Amino acid sequence: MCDSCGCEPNAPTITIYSPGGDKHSHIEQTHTPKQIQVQRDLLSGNNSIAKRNRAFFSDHNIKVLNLVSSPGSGKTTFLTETIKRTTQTISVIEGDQQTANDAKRIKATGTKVVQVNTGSGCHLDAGMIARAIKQLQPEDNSTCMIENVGNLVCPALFDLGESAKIVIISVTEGDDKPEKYPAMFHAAKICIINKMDLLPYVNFKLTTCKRLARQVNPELIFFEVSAINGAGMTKWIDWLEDN
Ligand SMILES: Nc1nc2c(ncn2[C@@H]2O[C@H](COP(=O)(O)OP(=O)(O)OP(=O)(O)O)[C@@H](O)[C@H]2O)c(=O)[nH]1
Ligand SMILES: [Mg+2]
Repeated sequence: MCDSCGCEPNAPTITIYSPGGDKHSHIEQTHTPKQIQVQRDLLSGNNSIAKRNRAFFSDHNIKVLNLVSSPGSGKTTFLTETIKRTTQTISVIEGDQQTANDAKRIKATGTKVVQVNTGSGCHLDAGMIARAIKQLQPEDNSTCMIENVGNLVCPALFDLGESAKIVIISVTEGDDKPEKYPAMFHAAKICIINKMDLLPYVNFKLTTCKRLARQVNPELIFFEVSAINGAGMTKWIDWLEDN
């Protein structure tokens, strides 16, 4: 995925295991590890547009929250339930590779929405947001929610000019995700643990998930919710309206 979009900005470590020595030896004992470091800085262009986006949002007093998660963790459901419960004026930028399915779900709530389709791209970038904002025209003193492409890796790396990233993890994904995908949990200010209604049926320990997430980001603020049955949503809405 990242090979095609080129979104790995830091120094990926590629370990090549090449067979060597006695060809009759067991292959795992004869591998020679080599490490190749590749340095890239593909983010400087993105960051300068993100800076302009942030200045625009600040000038118009628009709070911008960037929802990031794996596919299917419940971003759109969480958004529609948030929109139904809050008194804030909300507008939405939807990001997906294909379809306007999520934009239609947001539109059904009566909320202003723009869909961005990234094609083969696995994340939104600051330029996409700048163009989407021109169409969306969010009101001054409002909140704009961005639903990023479902992907727990690349969206962590791209500053969109947002006020904060919100990572959503659902209990069906496994409690080790903060350890396996630390960049996302490091970049986020808020962590929503969703699908709490399914907790009794899955092998997911809340304490483990939170401990691993706090190891990469001690400041992370958690909300445990079920976007489907509304449990925990009041606490989240209180935070949204107070911050
Ligand atoms: N049981 C349960 N199901 C949920 C909850 N939240 C979302 N779902 C279901 O999970 C599935 C995916 O939800 P979406 O809101 O489409 O997830 P998403 O993160 O927006 O998905 P993508 O945009 O494709 O990445 C749907 O079938 C939802 O009904 C929840 O709190 N509990
Ligand atoms: Mg969605």
